[in-house]
Amino acid sequence: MKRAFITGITGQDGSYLAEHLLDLGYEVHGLVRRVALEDPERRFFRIKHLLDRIKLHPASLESYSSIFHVLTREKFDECYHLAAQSFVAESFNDGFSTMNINVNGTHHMLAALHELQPECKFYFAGSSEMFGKVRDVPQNETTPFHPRSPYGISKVAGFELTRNYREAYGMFCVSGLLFNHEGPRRGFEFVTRKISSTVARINLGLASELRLGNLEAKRDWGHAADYVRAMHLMLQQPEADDYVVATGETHSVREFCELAFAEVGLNYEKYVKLDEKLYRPAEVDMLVGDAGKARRVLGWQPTYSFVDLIKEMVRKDVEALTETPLGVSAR
Ligand code: NAP
Ligand code: F7E
Repeated sequence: MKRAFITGITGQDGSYLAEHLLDLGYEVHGLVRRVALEDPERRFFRIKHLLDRIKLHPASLESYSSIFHVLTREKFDECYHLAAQSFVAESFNDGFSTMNINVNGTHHMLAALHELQPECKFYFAGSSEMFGKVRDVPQNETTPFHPRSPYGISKVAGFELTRNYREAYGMFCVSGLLFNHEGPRRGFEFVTRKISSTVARINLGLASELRLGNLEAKRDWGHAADYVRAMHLMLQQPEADDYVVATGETHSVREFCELAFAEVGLNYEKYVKLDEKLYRPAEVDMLVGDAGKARRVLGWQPTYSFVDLIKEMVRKDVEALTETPLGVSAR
């Protein structure tokens, strides 16, 4: 039985990846912060249904010795390093802790694996935010990076660290250059979930408006359940390499709003209010990925369309508030 270690197992992707690997017959372990163990009801809400099938190890990404300690006790075949400060807007507020967690955390993981388990395959959660002010359309594995936030810069550094451990020590280290991926487990601060959850509240009369920043920003939005399959496939290849994972379609925040409100029969223009405070100091205006290499080499393709994604997110948020399937008595 293969053994996998997931950092960030309590996050959106970590929870879908843990499910996927369990389905494939893996023994799944996760790194969690010690504070999370003290408040499992709240901190483990995405993996509650998996808790009796996975093993959790308290450690801190900021502490090399805590990671070293876990890796001296358990041996793994694959390590998926997903833990990060992942909210771009927050990286403008506190760039220092974003850098510390995302860059040093990645370096600690790579250095400890190099020291203790150099045969363990390593996945780094790279991001389309690394392309930032895009130089090519669509973006692929050869597009130069031009990050536009401390978060994007931290991911470029993590990518370069990952590549350097591959080249310097011959370790099997790969980066996925994943474009935005969402779903009903997405954190509430990200725009898609902010929209779907507020649509559900407005639909039930629990809110009257949705305050947003830049409605014209365009993203290539896929579903997280599809994207974690690509992470696993990358570690099953004969050679370590980096891959773009994307749908190849781009849509604006405005379009997302329009479809999400329409899902409950409302016109977004009546509810969406622009709030200058939600604009970012530097924006990534447009992202669209070319996942041709992932399709060709990994045999990966997404199963969710943009519309399927929005429908699922809105439906789940409405159901969570009403416990009633959408269409029965949502309003
Ligand atoms: P997420 O939901 O925000 O999850 C982040 C995870 O990191 C959580 O499990 C969190 O633990 C953990 N974490 C944060 N700081 C930590 C620390 N100091 N020590 C230990 N754990 C810490 O993010 P996601 O959407 O699943 O994304 C997973 C990874 O993919 C991230 O690296 C993200 O940057 C990257 N990525 C995401 C996307 C996307 O569209 N979702 C696209 C490209 C790349 P707690 O639960 O304890 O906070
Ligand atoms: O913003 C605009 C905002 O925060 C998307 C992370 O998973 O994907 C994610 O980063 C767009 C931006 O995601 C609001 O300005 C407008 O243009 O949902 P987001 P993100 O910044 O694209 C990448 C690939 C990652 O790697 C990251 O970890 O939406 N926007 N109004 C807003 N965004 C938010 N959050 N809130 C608003 O009110």
